[in-house]
Amino acid sequence: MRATGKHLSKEEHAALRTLLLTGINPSHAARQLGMDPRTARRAAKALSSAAPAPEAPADPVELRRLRDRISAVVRERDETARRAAKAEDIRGAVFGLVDGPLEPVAFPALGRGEAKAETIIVFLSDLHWGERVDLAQMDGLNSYGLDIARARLARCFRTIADLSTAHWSGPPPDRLILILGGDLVSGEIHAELAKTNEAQSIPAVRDLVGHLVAGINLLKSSLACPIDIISLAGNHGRSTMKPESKGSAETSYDILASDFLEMQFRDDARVSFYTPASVDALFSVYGWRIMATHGDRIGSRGGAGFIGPAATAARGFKRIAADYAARGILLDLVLIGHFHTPLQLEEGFVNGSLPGPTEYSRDGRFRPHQAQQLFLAIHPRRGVTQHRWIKVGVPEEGSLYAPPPDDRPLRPRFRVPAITTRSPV
Ligand SMILES: [Mn+2]
Repeated sequence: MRATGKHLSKEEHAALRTLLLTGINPSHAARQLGMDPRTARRAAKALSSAAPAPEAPADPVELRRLRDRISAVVRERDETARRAAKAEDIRGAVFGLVDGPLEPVAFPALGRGEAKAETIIVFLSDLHWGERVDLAQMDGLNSYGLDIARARLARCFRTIADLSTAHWSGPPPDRLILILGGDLVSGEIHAELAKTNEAQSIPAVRDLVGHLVAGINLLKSSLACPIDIISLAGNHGRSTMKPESKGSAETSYDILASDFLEMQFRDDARVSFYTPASVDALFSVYGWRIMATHGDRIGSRGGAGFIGPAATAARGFKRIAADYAARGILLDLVLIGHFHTPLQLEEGFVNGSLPGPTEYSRDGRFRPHQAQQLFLAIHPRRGVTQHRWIKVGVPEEGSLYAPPPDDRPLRPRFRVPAITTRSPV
């Protein structure tokens, strides 16, 4: 034990320091060196509060390794965040579930521009006046004869008047164009028709004209606008044995009917007639170029296959468009009848008929369509804004016109489970 009260020598100091740096308890260190434990504790305190010894310069290889490790971790974190966001997007898209309530959308009111008057076009065709269709031979589906034809035509004109007034909104119609689209009479073009028709062509024309006059007078009294009548020749109205290309309009009972009508309205400034010598009528409504023709001369016939008349009509429309394009006329709308099948295709419309399904259409297994006629509204800027099929039959004329019973059972052969995101109530 060294004497107390004496300062430590340089060597003693170094020994104490070395010992303390090994981490030994200061009291033990003091005992080993035989000095005052307070001195050792003081020295230990001074050592621990002293600034740490400067570190050795970092190893650049180790540094590189650590930096790489950090960037890998950051990359992994970013990728995880991206995947979480993507999962949220998919969930949002699939279920339409997004956090928070949906933003309500308000549609702005339409600008109050100046309302424009429109023109009505009625395509009245394939009336087959005088043809007879037997209810029993048609399995109760449909029937036709002069009385039914008269009643259906009356319903047709009443509906045109209704659609142009009571069911019309905006300014009253500018003009009504009534297209008499051919096949107004059944005709004797086949031996079968000649044998079964209720009326021959000439009495049929006479009877029909009386009813058309009544119809036009009804339109005149309901509407204030001018009425234009365009007449076309169909294949059933021909007075020649076979269809002829030359003089097809002037030899047609369809045109004869419209000539009678024209005589009737000769002194009426509100009703005007346009009867082309051609089988086509080309006219303009607000600059829209419209072509109407009966439909038997469209460069496409038969060969409908399982698609039915739609394929034949579509082919015919393309041929008509190409024909007129070659003449420098780009058509906006084509209207035809003839197929007794209400259709809307790219280029225009195919009209229905007044008789509805017949023994002939049944034999061809053409899909039965209700007797109907085409009503269109043309807007100066929008073109066709309304197309309506005026259905003119009633249940007494055949089961085709009866509504389906509302308790008709729906029994699918195979039940397919419904897919729903909600649990059944
Ligand atoms: Mn026809």
